[in-house]
Amino acid sequence: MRETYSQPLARDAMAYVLAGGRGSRLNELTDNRAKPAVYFGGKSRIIDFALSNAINSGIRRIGVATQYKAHSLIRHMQRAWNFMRPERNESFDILPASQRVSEHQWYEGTADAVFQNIDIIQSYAPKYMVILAGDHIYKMDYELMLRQHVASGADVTVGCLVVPRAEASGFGVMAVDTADTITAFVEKPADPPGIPGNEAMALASMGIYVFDTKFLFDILQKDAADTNSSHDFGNDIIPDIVKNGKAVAHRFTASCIRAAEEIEEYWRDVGTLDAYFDANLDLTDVVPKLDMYDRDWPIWTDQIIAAPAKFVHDEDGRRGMAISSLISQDCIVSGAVARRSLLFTGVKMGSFSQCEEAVILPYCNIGRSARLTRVILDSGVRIPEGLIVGEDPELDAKRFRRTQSGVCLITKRMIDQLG
Ligand code: ADQ
Ligand code: ADP
Repeated sequence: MRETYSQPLARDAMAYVLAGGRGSRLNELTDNRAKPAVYFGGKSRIIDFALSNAINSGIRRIGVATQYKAHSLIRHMQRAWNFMRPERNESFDILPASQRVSEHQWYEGTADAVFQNIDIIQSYAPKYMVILAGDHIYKMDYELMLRQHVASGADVTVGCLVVPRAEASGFGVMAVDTADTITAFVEKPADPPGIPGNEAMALASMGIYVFDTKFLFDILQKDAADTNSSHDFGNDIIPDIVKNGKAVAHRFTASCIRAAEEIEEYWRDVGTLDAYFDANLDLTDVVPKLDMYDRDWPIWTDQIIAAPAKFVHDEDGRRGMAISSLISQDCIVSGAVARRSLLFTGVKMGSFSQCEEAVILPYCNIGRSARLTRVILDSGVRIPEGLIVGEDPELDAKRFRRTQSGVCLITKRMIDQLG
């Protein structure tokens, strides 16, 4: 579908990013920050993907609803996302749950997180609302979703993915007719229905939606008055529209970004430590499925003023080196070796230390002779001299958060408790 529009529909749209969830399956990684604020890919945070998609799609009005432990997230957005120009009708609003509707009420659900800010949204008068989740890793051109929405005359257009049926019970799962009109929608079904003719797979909601603003406001007002509602898009709003209105599925294909190239569809939830670890480690592949070097679709993030990464021989002449690794600015690898690892900003590796399959968040310090294999280090962790992780599963499980696949998450508190 490539109709010609006098100007992109994105210019009449506002992106509204839901970024209030904790992401509790990331365990201690989200003890002090919301999931959208978790670091990903060597220098970004998870929310940068949805925000970059919005900007790269041509959307220039953005609101972000925050709730759970939002300090790190808000500070990041203030630093990285403060380039909008109000004089060009651009805007970037951070919207913490602030008891605006009633002093007893935080955001009750995702729909309520929009409802409580209707007046702020109205002040920008967008024609379309693109509701996004702030916790997924993918690249997507929302302009294509907007075009389908307008062409089909839907009340809501729901972004969807084909996922293995066995993994679909964490999603909203839908059935569609031949025109992709949604005929049934069940939120997180225990036994998800398969796709007719392809029963091993299911059509899952990405939790992203396009609405005409007026329609959205009307349905949110109605939902707010409904005492039986949990005020959630997946539980309440979408099933209601499927039953009483017209909901259409928009199929996500990564090839929409560069139509000429065959790019495998890439979308990750990174909701568990294993999924988070794997998705980060995938970036060390020679040709990763997620292209972070794509100049046509950059992932915008905070640019701190810092020195370049440095690799030095130590005083004994041992080489500092990194193999199949992503090394960010302000890192110093001194007489140490990093293999298949990601070193975020400001990581220092001391002499004789080694990292293999390590995701090392900003400003960590690896002491001399430490040996770390299959680890995630939370930001600011100082690994003591000679610590070995990844070679004694029982000891690791006692000291750190060890996952089923043997990945250890290490936080500052866990290091303090080593004594
Ligand atoms: P879930 O994955 O369960 O289902 P949910 O917990 O509703 O998602 O969170 C959606 C987004 O809203 C996340 O980005 C989260 O951070 C944010 N959020 C959650 N509570 C919030 C609050 N009170 N205030 C502000 N933001 C909040 C949804 C859909 C499913 C779909 C999956 C896809 O309901 O149908 O399949 O997303 O991941
Ligand atoms: P988050 O990692 O979620 O942003 P913090 O702000 O606590 O949370 O940052 C984590 C660690 O990084 C802290 O230990 C902090 O001291 C350290 N840190 C942050 N910025 C710098 C900096 N510019 N130089 C050195 N250390 C820093």
